[in-house]
Amino acid sequence: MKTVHEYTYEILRNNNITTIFGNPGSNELPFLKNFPEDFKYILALHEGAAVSMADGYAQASGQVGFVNLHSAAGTGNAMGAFSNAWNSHTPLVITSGQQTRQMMGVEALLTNFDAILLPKPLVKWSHEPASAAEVPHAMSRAIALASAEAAGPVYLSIPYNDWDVEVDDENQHLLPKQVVTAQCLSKQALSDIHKHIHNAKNIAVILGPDIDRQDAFDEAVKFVEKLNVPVWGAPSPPRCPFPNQHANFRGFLPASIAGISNILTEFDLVLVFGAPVFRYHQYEPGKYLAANTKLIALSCDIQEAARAPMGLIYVCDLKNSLKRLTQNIVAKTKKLQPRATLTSAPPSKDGYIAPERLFDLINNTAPKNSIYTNESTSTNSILWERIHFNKQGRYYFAAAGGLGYAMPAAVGIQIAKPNTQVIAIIGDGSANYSITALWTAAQYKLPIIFIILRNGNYGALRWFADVLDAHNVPGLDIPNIDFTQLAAGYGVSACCVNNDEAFIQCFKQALAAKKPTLIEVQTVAEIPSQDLD
Ligand code: TZD
Repeated sequence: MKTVHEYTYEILRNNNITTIFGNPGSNELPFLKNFPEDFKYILALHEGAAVSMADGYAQASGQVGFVNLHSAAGTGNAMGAFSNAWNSHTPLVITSGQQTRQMMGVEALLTNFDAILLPKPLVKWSHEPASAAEVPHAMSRAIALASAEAAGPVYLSIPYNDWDVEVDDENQHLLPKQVVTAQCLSKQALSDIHKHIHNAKNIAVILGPDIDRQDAFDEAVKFVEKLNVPVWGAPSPPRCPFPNQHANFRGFLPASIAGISNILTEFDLVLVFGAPVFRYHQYEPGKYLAANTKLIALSCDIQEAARAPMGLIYVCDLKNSLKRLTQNIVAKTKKLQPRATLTSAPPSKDGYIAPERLFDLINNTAPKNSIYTNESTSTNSILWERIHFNKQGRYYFAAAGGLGYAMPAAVGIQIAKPNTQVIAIIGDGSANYSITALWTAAQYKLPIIFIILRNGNYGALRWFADVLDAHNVPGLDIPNIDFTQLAAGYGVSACCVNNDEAFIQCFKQALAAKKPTLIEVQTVAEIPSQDLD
């Protein structure tokens, strides 16, 4: 008979899960003992970082991410990162070690009291097996639930005395077990959507992050090019669903009710693919849509579909559906209005590099296939204008706006994509939430380039204070943080730059390095135009 420990690792292996992100405590040691040689353990120094690393890894690899946290305290530390994974539909199995069953009743130290409640409502399923015999089944169930559409995080609390228990041989059935979820549009649904497209005079397409996550980026391009209509990204994008320099691309919708309906008012049909309808943020009341506008959406998520305030919404796979939809459409527009051309930002002067200039320099110097994580909140719209994303899987941002994502996510992404340059663009405020990711990057020799925009304040919140008419707010300045010294402390090479030449030199060195580099860039606060967290 095999033990729970043996079955669990076999189940993980059979599901292509051989990388474990975590931060251990005593409850977790019995799970980690005799760690199999074909598995990799990635140590994060904080649990929020561990979950964000697994999140980045899962998103970039398309595999389920696996995390092991320490009981209640570790889970609590990670909750901010759960919110991002929940919103980005990232398939994660998050486990935590529970006290031994013999002492849970007396709530011995490190008992995760009411463990199932703790991560709710930010997981699809939360469970503590009723006995050791149930653990392999619960693990298999967790993997299936995390990866089923709409994908998302699940949570398992496992008492530490379960691992050595021998269990029924019938668990063998769990090893080859697979759950396949396929949600195809029916022929009827396809023909209905085609009729709407055929009858519409003026169509807008809105694309969301699930296009990129479900690998439907190329299908979206083909659909838009064949129909030849303008396309926007859905508000507050955590991924890039369409080439942002494409002639049909019109930028991202603002995250307000009135802001969106003002833009869409001229269209009689709005087609939304792979986005909630819509993820609003700042309150600017108005009509959700003009009276003559019809909205049709394809979503992977019944929850998103159900809570949308309007629309004819189909819950289905995006790649397959877009491919089939593209077959029977013809161009709606002969010629679209050309996009305004963007001029290069002027060279830096006066001892700082403006974000516009910095992003031009990055875009001109970095390899074209670089993958970016972004957590420089006030400069989002400038970044979208100036850094080019042409292919699937090139851009990641915290989907719930929970800071502390982009540095550790870069670690997970670089592990998933060892041959592609990962560049993390981080604000000097955001950098503090998961700064420990630097240590993991250094220890595992991951050649990530962390670019810190040092503007000395929480720029995005200054903008939001104006939006909310909230004056004289304290706590928005963050002077005197030296990131080069923090980086040195975590074993990462660093430089501080305040002009173009110094940046380019340091950036080129970093691109050639086989280990991480942090570049602290002296910059200035920007007034963002839209779309913040
Ligand atoms: N805490 C967490 C976990 N997530 C958040 N989103 C915030 C606080 C609030 N917050 C924002 O939404 S943006 C921001 C904060 C503190 C400022 C980030 O400052 P930064 O970037 O220096 O990283 P900018 O470009 O100066 O805004």
